[in-house]
Amino acid sequence: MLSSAAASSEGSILKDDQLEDARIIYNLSLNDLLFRAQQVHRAHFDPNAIQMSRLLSIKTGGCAEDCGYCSQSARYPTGLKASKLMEVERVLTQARKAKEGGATRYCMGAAWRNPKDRDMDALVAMIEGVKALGMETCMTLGMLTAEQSGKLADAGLDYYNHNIDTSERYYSEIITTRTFADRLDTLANVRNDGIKVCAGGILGMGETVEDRISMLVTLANLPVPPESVPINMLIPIPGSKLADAAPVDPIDFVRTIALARILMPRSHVRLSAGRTDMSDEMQALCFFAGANSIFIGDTLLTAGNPDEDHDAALFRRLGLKPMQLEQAQ
Ligand code: SAM
Ligand code: DTB
Ligand code: SF4
Repeated sequence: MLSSAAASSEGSILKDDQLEDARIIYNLSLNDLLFRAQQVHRAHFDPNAIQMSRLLSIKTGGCAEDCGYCSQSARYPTGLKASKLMEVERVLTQARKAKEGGATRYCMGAAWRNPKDRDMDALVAMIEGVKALGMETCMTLGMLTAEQSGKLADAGLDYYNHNIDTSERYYSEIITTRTFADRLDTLANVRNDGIKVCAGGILGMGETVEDRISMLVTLANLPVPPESVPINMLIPIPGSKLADAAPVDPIDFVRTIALARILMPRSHVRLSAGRTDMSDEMQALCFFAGANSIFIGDTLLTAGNPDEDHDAALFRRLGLKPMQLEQAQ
């Protein structure tokens, strides 16, 4: 089992043989890799059902952290206007619309290093209100203390999103205001409180293939693997540190999805940010490789996502259908 203590005090948290197994799988011929991923996928899921989540930025911009990819960090001239925490009623109005659009999970994101205790009552009311609409709830609010995580769990929060983003080795190249071990600590807090975990990362930040493999092996080796694994393709943000990062090779992206599916057979692997820059054919390959979740709606937190008509047409062309709530649990 891995722990943040192991991450910080004993060098790498990964065992060499796990990494080597993952490397061998990643480097199979693409046909063999996809065949294997599809077999794993079919053993655990309906291969044609895709879970659909909807995002809302409940507190945008002005963030104290220096994540090199993010439009919302106050450290970079990204031109984004900061705003305060949204009113609960406005959040619930948006959540109702998301439900009508077919979303089964509502994900509320805040541009914070961590929530302040004075925000907790509003967050609790948002969770209770969205649950009352019959949707699963997810929040992503930055680092949580054990006490804050307990309050969110008591309110009925289903999922907490907290990405490790990249490998332990590469983390400090992307973010310097917190550590990889800090991330693992928050993941442990939410897991201890019985909240389901959504944790993944970003491809296209200048990391190596080895970093991507290492990130997935870390996720797969958490004491309990995340129920949701978002794999984002970097959306380059003008003004951010990674504005000019080289794009990921689409086949490497598909290989990474397939490895995530094989290493975490029961997790929902989400084809997350960056779909507007992916062809329909690339997305089809990602679904074949085992991705079975997406964000719907034309905005993510601050950046664009395919419009709903385009996604509906893609689902028709591929014979995919939305996953019902009971299948998603
Ligand atoms: N502040 C919270 C945190 O960092 O945990 C929650 C919001 S943060 C925007 C959620 C995640 O979105 C990040 O961890 C990162 O993986 C992803 N993300 C942010 N900006 C992105 C971008 N430009 N391209 C792709 N993924 C991005
Ligand atoms: C995740 O892994 N991706 C989502 C969600 N978790 C919160 C966020 C993507 C953000 C893309 C950039 C933006 O919209 O600003
Ligand atoms: Fe802040 Fe989250 Fe963006 Fe980092 S990713 S700058 S913590 S909003």
